[in-house]
Amino acid sequence: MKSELPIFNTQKPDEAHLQVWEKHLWDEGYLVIPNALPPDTCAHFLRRLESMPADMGYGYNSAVRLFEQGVDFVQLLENEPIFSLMERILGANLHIIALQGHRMNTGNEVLQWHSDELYLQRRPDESDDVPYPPIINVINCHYYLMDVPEELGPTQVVPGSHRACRQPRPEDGDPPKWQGHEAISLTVNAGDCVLYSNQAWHRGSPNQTDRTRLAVVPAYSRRFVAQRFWPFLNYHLSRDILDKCTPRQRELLGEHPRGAYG
Ligand SMILES: O=C(O)CCC(=O)C(=O)O
Repeated sequence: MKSELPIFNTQKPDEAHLQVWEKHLWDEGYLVIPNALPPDTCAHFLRRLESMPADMGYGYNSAVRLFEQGVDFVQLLENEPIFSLMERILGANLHIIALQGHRMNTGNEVLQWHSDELYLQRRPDESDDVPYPPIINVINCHYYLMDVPEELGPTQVVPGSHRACRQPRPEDGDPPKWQGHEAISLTVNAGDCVLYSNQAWHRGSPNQTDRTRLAVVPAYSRRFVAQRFWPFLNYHLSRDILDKCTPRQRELLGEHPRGAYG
């Protein structure tokens, strides 16, 4: 494992910021935190992603299990103010279910609108006017390593759709609307972090350039959500990696104290 160690933000956010961000996530299902990575740290991860092999055992657009590539990726998990916000919403015993590098170039974007998973399902015959609670069990955090203007295919979300509790359907339109709310493009600057509940309807929009949109994407979750370290079955997180981590980092990677289910 390489161990170039960049500087992270360690300053914990104040209560006033946490309240505003938490409310935005619960109400709208998404949030953008500007300048979440110091510029040198952003440049560090840009170099790291650019120098990774195209074939990492999964699709090119998702470089999976980045914690295997160096302790710098593990340390990113505790970067503030994102980490305090994740602990607040998902609980102190949160963990990550994935840590990917997104490499989105023309032809391999995730263009289809979707919720990643549904933890609460609306009955197929039930009206959308029946209110459902907002669901936040997993938060995808995209740390963008470059400016993402419209032509580079920003992440798009439909505000409020983390209450839909169903996948978008053709009759919702293209782009889909949820209860009158239109999809928005989250154009950002390098170092900004885009966060959304994985229930919210989202997609990556078309990359209209010859460049690749790069982001490091930890997905934090409540403890009860199963981790998804490809290829899932019999995946072994090596002791070499864990020995380089603090106890808190090991817990984020899944080394929890004993609990229900043994
Ligand atoms: O590329 C994006 O911004 C979204 C990616 C996505 O929807 C996914 O990985 O499920």
